[in-house]
Amino acid sequence: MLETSGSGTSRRNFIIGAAGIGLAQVLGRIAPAWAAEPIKPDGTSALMVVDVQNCFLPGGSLAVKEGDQIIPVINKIAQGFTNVVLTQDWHTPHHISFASSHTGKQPFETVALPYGTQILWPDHCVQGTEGAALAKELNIPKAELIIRKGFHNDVDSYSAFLEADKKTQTGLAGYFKERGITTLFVAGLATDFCVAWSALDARRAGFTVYVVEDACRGIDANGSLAKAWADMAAAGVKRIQSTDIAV
Ligand code: VGL
Ligand code: ZN
Repeated sequence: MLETSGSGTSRRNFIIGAAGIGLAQVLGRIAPAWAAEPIKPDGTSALMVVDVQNCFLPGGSLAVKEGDQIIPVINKIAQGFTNVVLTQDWHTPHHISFASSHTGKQPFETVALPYGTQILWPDHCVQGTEGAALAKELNIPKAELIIRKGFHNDVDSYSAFLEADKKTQTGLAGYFKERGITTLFVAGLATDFCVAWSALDARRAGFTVYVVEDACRGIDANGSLAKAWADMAAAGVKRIQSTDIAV
């Protein structure tokens, strides 16, 4: 009698357990979109909007294909954040990263510099010019900081944290840390240069990092876009879409 009762209980538990697994599998298979929790940024999170400047938009001197298409996406997700920081590529008129500063060199060729191989670019984002201005469609009045980079004539800086010499800090990691910000969401231009380098340095500085793929566009010079995503994945950067963020 006791034995029968015992096996009855086990049997019931087994049936309930099996039903639970079945439900989870069905949910996972037919409804992954609504089953996934949206990510809700809080006071310890910041959105970094990287280099959404006229030179990088269609018609600009270093235009990123479809670069303008990210602006409404960025304006929308910015509403879900209390902290937003913008970056601006901000070069001297004869910056070392410009092909025009090297006799006989063309844009997208490379040159060996003391800090390593530098890709040479068309002149872009010269301090104080219209090309260096933030896109006028960008509408984030609450942005609390604009950090400029690449203003040392002889050192480039794709990263918003660390210049290409890998020694000179911009101060941005300290800013976030002093403000108690531990999680960064990165959007902007270009995915494979300033976005990726900033995301990788943010990981090295100890931040949790999300890159919002549809809020970025890439240059993709010689496979640089696929390499950037592989490097970011290896560094633990999380790749998400704007719809994953609760607004
Ligand atoms: C960038 C190339 C040169 C960027 C800046 O914002 O990704 N790319 N300067
Ligand atoms: Zn630049």
